[in-house]
Amino acid sequence: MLINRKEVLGISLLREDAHFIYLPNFYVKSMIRELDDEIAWRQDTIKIFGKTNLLPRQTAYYGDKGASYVYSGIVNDPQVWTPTLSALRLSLSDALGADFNAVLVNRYADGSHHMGYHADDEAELGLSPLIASLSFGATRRFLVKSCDGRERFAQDLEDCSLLIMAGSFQHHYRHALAKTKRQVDLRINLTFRQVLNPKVRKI
Ligand SMILES: O=C(O)CCC(=O)C(=O)O
Ligand SMILES: [Mn+2]
Repeated sequence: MLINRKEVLGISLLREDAHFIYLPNFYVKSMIRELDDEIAWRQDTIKIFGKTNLLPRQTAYYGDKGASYVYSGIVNDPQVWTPTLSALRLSLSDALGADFNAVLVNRYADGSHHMGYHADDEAELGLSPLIASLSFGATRRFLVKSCDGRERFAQDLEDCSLLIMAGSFQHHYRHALAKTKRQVDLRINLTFRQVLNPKVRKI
């Protein structure tokens, strides 16, 4: 649909079977307005050392029925795909030849909103998850460090870009979305995932 197939640049492969591939200008048109209007945002709280804090960003989780996903103790039961999310999923599956049954969406309103170091290594995603991370809006800095502490690098994620993390990347590296003191506009990031063994969770 909106994919710019000519612009396949900036491919980087890390260690054997740990893939980090950055594709700028992957989409021809920013979908930030449509996404911001359609998505039902929420701001979760997390408990750190007994203290309850607001998560420093807003989130939402959409997916097929039963594709529930738990991270940082937060249970994400999927909402029904919106028209824009469905269209993005379809075009990504078509371009990458892979299926995605869920998407975690993050909304960074300003430079104070961020995400700490983590790996997307939850059991529900299987051993070698393919994560397709689409960014719309302000450019923000994505930080990567290897678990053994030997490698560190950063990649600016621009409007309309796609970042693919695949193979053993989540085993060897952790990633974060840095805070910034610069004045930055809204950014929306979508990480498309394939949740294995979808189950309807009993409440
Ligand atoms: O906003 C980003 O680019 C990072 C998102 C991310 O790492 C996640 O949703 O797990
Ligand atoms: Mn992540």
